[in-house]
Amino acid sequence: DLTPTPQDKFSFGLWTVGWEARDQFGSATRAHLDPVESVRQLAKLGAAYVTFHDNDVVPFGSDAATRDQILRRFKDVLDETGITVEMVTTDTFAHPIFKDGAFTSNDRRVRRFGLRKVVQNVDLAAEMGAETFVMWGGREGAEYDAAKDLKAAHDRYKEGIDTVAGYIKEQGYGLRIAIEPKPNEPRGDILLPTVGHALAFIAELEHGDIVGVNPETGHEQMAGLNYTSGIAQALWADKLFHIDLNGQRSIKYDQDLVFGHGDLFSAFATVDLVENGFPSGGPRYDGPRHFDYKPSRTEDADGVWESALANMRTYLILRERARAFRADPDVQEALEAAGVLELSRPTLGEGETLADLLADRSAYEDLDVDAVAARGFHFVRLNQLALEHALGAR
Ligand code: 3MF
Ligand code: MG
Ligand code: MG
Ligand code: MG
Repeated sequence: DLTPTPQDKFSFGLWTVGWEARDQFGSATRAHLDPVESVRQLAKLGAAYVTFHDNDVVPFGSDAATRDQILRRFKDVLDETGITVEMVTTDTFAHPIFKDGAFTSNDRRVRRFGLRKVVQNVDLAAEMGAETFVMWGGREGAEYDAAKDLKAAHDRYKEGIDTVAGYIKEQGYGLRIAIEPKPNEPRGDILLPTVGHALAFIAELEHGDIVGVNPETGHEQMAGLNYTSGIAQALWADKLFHIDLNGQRSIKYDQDLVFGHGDLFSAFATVDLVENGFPSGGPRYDGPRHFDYKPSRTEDADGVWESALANMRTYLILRERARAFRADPDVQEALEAAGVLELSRPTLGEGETLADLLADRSAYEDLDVDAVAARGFHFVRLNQLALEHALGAR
């Protein structure tokens, strides 16, 4: 069934449907959308959750009374619709004060202000019952190599994230931080540009146990990387805390297309991994299927909701196809022939030591390397089966 329901765990950022389509070269093409209205529409379409930046709901600089009033009205629509907030994130990029970053700005006053803004938002995230606190350091970076002491920048980034993570623990909040990598845009180069960079950074943190990643499809693809591989490594490291699904057509600006409207076959692989896990089992992603897309600038108000629904329908179609792929006996046989299942077998035998391997002449001296090298893996056949399932041709 291709009708989304809350059991499907679909989630949308309020900044996605709420994008007024202002870009580098042109003004807004759509009117402001009240977040309360967005929640109602998303509930009607079958989403389960919404997510937001502090300033998607409460305008930057609002006084305490205004903030309270806006949040009360927002909580009312959550109660009314049954939509819940699974993730909250902080806008540390829009205001000019953040033009050189927040946690890594060269200006210490900005860093202190940024930390205060984030910590206030951690309180809001906890109050909203969110599980994940995303941190996309969109302005943490530079255009010029001489502009940033990169050793100090990583020190300050670590200081900032450890301070926030320490606060979360101290307050006993049930929140985990998810760092969102992106290679560039709006900065020429952004710190923690890919999933791999972020994982290496997290390993250096003091409170890294509650810090993971929020990989976005398009962000990895902007760097020419394979999104599914990125989330796979994050899963393997038990660090896939959240995902941002969308579409991107090769290495260019961040397109934020509807999920599947970029590299569709890669989207199939993503859904296959998320829904079916690794062929050998192991860690699974069980969190929200969160879309971080933008309704194209050419869309009117109706087009916003058509595009929101398109994300969910595409996901559900691919889910169906991916299930059929795994259930197909021909696929199981092709996986076998390709050695995919053989890879789960440890290279050393049970109890076997390196010394045993070194003494095993059949592994080396007597191995018929030409015969072993002659093996065909039939990956193409396997891939064709995947493609035929993705297209619904089997
Ligand atoms: C930018 C993004 C961000 C992040 C958000 C945190 C504005 O390319 O992807 O969206 O997703 O800040 O979730
Ligand atoms: Mg993006
Ligand atoms: Mg984005
Ligand atoms: Mg994102």
